Amino acid sequence: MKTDLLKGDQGSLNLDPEFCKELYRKMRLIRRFEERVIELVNANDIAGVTHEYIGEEAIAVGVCSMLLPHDVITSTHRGHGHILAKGGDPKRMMAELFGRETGYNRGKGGSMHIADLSLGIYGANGMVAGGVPIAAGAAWAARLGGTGRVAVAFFGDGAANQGVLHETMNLAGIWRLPILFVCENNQYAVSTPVGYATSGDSIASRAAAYGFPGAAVDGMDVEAIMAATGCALDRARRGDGPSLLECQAYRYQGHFTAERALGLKYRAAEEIESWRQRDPIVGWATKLEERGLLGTSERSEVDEAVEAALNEAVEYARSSAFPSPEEALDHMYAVGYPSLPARGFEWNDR
Ligand SMILES: Cc1ncc(C[n+]2csc(CCOP(=O)(O)OP(=O)(O)O)c2C)c(N)n1
Ligand SMILES: [Mg+2]
Repeated sequence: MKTDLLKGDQGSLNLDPEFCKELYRKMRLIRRFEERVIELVNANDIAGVTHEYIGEEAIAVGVCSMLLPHDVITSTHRGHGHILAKGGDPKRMMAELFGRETGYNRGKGGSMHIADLSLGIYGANGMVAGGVPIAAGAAWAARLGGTGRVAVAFFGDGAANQGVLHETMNLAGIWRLPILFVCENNQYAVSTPVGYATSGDSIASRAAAYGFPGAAVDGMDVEAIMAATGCALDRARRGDGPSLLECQAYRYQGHFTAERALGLKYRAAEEIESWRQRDPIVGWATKLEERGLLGTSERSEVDEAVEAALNEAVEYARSSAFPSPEEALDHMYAVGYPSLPARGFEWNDR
């Protein structure tokens, strides 16, 4: 299997100023959304903990910028970035984190269950690698229905060692599903370094075993991610089947919001600093300015608009009601789908 199949041509990316501005806005929105969430968790406005995506923004935005609105993604426990990148509403997300009835799950699901089927977001997922087979199901449905849709499964380096990922890659390979597996290798699964837990040369090289191309790409470089994603999506839409993209990146914060309080010491300060020097947003914004694609005053306008949108989201969440206790058990189970087909039941009856 040739490994350069996903290299892509960055020169052929459509980087017009409006498009670049929108991508910058999305990356900035994710960064600031997560920073606000940390403040709100620490202030006990948001109960529990969340897993922040700070440092990995280029992956969600780079991949989702190449998708069409009807394409599908599945996300992870670290899902806010994917959801915002695919067009999720920050107000409904924030309301969900606040546990309010205006949230995506009426305030009963929280960070790890946010979904918006109308936007092709088939859910964040609290189970490591849990979203991957769901994406394969969507890809299979797309293929059977001839819809031309493509599915993307985001997952982490820890998830790369889960059995279900390998079962799904095998099926996707034999059925030539229109799916892109995106591994967000942020170097750690909680506190376990990727090298300690992962056998073989690289995660990307595992694709070869399943008969489709895999490539590693700089996960701090949004344009490299877009170029590689473009190749993978072309393959999928042509009917050539799956691809695996390993995006090498870093999370700047702890595994979850409470980590700082636990005082875990599994990363050296120098390591964190060296990745901070390659900040995906700052680095790209500087490049855009040099190329005359996004000036400093325009950038400030975008930053201000992002702050205004987030203030609005927090205000919306705060002023929304909690779900009523009488409805605590509503919407917990799907209705109308018997757990086992009853005698004489026809699936067509639905
Ligand atoms: C099946 C399963 N096993 C264990 C966990 C506990 N857990 C939550 S996140 C996580 C680490 C995941 O690491 P990775 O896939 O690299 O994602 P990252 O947190 O780095 O984004 C673990 C072990 C879980 N949620 N689900
Ligand atoms: Mg990880």
